[in-house]
Amino acid sequence: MSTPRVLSGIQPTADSFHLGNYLGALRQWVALQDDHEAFYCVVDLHAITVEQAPELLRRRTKLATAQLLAMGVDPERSALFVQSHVREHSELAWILSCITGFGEAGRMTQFKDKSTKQGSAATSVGLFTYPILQAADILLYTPSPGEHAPPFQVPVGEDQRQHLELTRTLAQRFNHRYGDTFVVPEAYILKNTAKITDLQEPTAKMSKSASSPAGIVDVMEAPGPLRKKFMRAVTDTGTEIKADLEGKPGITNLLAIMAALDHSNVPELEQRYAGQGYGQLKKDLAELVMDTFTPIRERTEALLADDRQLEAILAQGAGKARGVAAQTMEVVRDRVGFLGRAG
Ligand code: AQP
Repeated sequence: MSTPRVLSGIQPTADSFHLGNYLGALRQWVALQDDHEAFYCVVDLHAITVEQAPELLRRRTKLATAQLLAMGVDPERSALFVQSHVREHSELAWILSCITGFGEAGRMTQFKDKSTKQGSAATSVGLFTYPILQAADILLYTPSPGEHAPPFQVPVGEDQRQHLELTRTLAQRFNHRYGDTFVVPEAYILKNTAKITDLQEPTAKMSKSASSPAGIVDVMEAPGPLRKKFMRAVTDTGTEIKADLEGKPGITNLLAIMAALDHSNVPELEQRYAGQGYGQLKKDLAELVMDTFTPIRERTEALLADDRQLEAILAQGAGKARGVAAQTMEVVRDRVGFLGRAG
């Protein structure tokens, strides 16, 4: 069996990734490079499903790339690229949209949440078909199907599980209708960090677009404000440091973050902090997050100073990705029945 493949993407929609992105997905991107053939993309086509100022989008696309490199994505081992640089993403998305039911797409909870928040006048058709483009992003990088096909994984947070299910359904439907074309991908979701929650609203997902600044911990955040956010994190009125999702969602979230960052586990932390107050846990956690993010922030700033290098890395990544995507599309076009182009 050949090397397993992995594919994932992230939107360049903010001036920084956040702790949820880092623990839910990006740390896994870095780890999986060791024993997977990896394709990682900055999904700018997804970003424009919500209005973006052009110059800001360009700047944030570079910033996203620099942060990924600073976290340890290695362009020599992984294809790191910008989604719009590989045109096949849009082409496959159209074909997959033609085998997706309208009602099926309408059941996506992320669309329902975002469109309710924005109102129907501000909601684009692109936001509705977002999960189909995501399916295309993934399936373009399918390994060759068949008995010896390697595993095909997608590291994401819990919020993406439903979209991944749709991708699996579309892969199976296409295979059934047109013949074996795609390996059906699997979600790679780490249970303990699948949903990092907002520091001010600890039952809600920490989110670029939904969290207030006080509830979101940015990778690019300066140490002072970062420390303050942890010290002001919402907890319950009790004193015991114990995980309890129902009764103590705030403390449970802080413990999950600490366990992930210091490679311990929650029972061990409960023991370590027995008899100590919430303040001590918050203080220690702020230090731990700063120790993790400060070098990433400094490396990001250094990488951003060299535009040419970033562009060269992205060109190399797009070249690698396009090689695989073009092959997949040749098969897909033929299976669907498009007439081949002469010459
Ligand atoms: N709070 C979270 N906990 C765990 N994982 C998370 N992810 C996002 N938030 C959390 C994972 O990060 C990856 C990249 O996300 P994205 O760029 O697609 O952004 P998103 O899911 O849209 O993240 P946000 O912050 O919630 O953005 P908005 O508000 O724009 O929707 C994904 O793998 C995601 O699961």
